[in-house]
Amino acid sequence: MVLGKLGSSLHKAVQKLLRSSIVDEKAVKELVKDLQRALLQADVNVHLVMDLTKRIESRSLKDDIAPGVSRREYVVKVVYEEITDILGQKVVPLTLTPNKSNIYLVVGIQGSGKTTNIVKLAKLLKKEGHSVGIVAADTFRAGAYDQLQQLSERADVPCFGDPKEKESITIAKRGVKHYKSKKTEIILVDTAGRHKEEKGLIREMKQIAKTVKPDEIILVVDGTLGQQASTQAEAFNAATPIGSIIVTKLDGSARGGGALSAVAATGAPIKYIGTGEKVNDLEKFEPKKFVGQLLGMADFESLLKKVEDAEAMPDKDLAKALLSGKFSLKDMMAQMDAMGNVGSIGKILQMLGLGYKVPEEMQDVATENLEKWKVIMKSMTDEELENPKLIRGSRTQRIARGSGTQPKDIKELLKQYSQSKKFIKQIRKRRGGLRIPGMPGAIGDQKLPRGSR
Ligand SMILES: Nc1nc2c(ncn2[C@@H]2O[C@H](COP(=O)(O)OP(=O)(O)OP(=O)(O)O)[C@@H](O)[C@H]2O)c(=O)[nH]1
Ligand SMILES: [Mg+2]
Repeated sequence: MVLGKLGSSLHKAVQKLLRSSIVDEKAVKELVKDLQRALLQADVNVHLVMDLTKRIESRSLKDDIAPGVSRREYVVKVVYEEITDILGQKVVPLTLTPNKSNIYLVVGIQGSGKTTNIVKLAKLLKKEGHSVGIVAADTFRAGAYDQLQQLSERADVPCFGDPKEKESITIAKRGVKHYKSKKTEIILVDTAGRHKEEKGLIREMKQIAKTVKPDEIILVVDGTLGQQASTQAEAFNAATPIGSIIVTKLDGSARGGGALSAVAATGAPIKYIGTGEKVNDLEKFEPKKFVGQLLGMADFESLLKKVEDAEAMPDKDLAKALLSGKFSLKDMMAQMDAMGNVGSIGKILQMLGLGYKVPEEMQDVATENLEKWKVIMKSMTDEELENPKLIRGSRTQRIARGSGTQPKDIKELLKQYSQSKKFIKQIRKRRGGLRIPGMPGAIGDQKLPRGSR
């Protein structure tokens, strides 16, 4: 499991919060302490941890939470967002220009995982449908050529090399020429990691780069270095713009979290992560997905979606009105407008996490008639919209004339309205009141009994 230890301690911290009966300042502080412990153990930089947890604490305790979302759920989302943030929000793809040979020079300190991960990357890109070739330009380490040859064979990717050639620059040049003549889309050049420190390696990298003229330099960094990994990323980035970073050995490394966050903090784009020794153990690095998996909650996606949907709801006041039982035609119209869609009531209730399904017939009728109803409602007075009971006899006639419809259309609209209202009432009754944070008379989230969510 990638970052298994960090994942399990983060998971535990979040579960503890989700299980606690009250989500108050004390519970949030405890969560923050657990998170700090977990992140520091994974070698995440202490300043980064302190900033991160300060933000989590202050955001978690902020009052204004979208209706229908519990503070518990909101806090989990904050934790997720903030951790994602320190790993870099964006997914940056490999620079790849179509209809030409793209040359990637792969560099990194001795033993960082260049050779293994080049083969993994080649396999991944081949799977994506590209033609790929590898150049074995490590003429330094005995056995380097054989290692790459064997690995490529297993992965079924071509490898260009010449064990008799002692000059890495010559090999690199010949290899690139070879693949260019075959119009190979992606050329990955493996280099020697003969240096244990950055300076010498950077000098050499610049030399090879001058001849090979890569489209992108890929730096391979050993994830077991923890936060020290950023020193390399910084040094390389300062010397030449690094197009991609692969952080390797994140499987089983206790310090991987530190490596990822520290490298991300330098602004260098982590595009792939190495997650094992086998040829399939390379993943595209997608911070959001990664943190989701790290937090390891089965229903995490749905929780996030719920909070995000509720936050995206255009009209919180409307939701409150709806839940408070005050639901006029005006509210219904505003809601239809806001959602631009129907079964808007169903959608709102879903967003509020009430989990009730609006009967299908009700939705169908609403969908079919939405536009017509909007026109009808425009012919109503404010008074009628607030109090639809007034609409009878001559008022019905007047509204029908004004909107170019039939009295039966108005009756249908009123029927839909009263059904919606009844439906909301039923739900309110069944739930024994609805929870709207910050609303007088509502059951506050903080006092919810255990297991009631
Ligand atoms: N567990 C684990 N091991 C890895 C990973 N990536 C590489 N390794 C191992 O790390 C060791 C070094 O990998 P190489 O690919 O040879 O590293 P290199 O950077 O090419 O090494 P030099 O060419 O000597 O500089 C090998 O034993 C690999 O199997 C990874 O993601 N996880
Ligand atoms: Mg190597």
